[in-house]
Amino acid sequence: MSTPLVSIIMGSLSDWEWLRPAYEVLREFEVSCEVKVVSAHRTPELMYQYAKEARERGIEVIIAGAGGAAHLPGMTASMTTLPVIGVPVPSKHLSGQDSLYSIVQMPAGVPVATVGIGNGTNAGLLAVRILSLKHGELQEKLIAYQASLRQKVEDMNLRLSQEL
Ligand code: RP5
Repeated sequence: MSTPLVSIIMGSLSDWEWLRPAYEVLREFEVSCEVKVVSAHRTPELMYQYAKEARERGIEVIIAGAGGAAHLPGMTASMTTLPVIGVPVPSKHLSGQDSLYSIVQMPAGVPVATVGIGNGTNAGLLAVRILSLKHGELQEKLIAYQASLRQKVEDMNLRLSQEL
């Protein structure tokens, strides 16, 4: 196993459903990653240690997902210089709006790149884009991915034209 470049952390195993798409994107792009439950509220010492050590372990991007009072991405960002991508997890009572506001409303000086509620796919893709600046081979794969999106729209238009 090669050293992980991306770390996917989440506040609870119940978040995995929303973080799994990020993991799948990274697998598709053949980017090594590690996945771990790290809770800002239930395991604050672990979060501290994890964030402090991530960079020296070779991690280059952290994807952090959490729901409700979603402090994990912001607190992690405050303890590392690595880019942190926050994934607001859809919550039971407020549909993830609480998660979104908790993650996106960071004070100036501590940035967290926040994707849409439940959008682990975009978190994975943003991580690949960041990595592609250093790992040139990912650029070609991103171009191919974008071409596949174009192809999907062309297919939609073909299906539509067949119905009209
Ligand atoms: C947050 O509380 C987690 O990120 C999760 O989204 C939410 C609920 O956690 P569980 O009660 O399902 O463990 O910390």
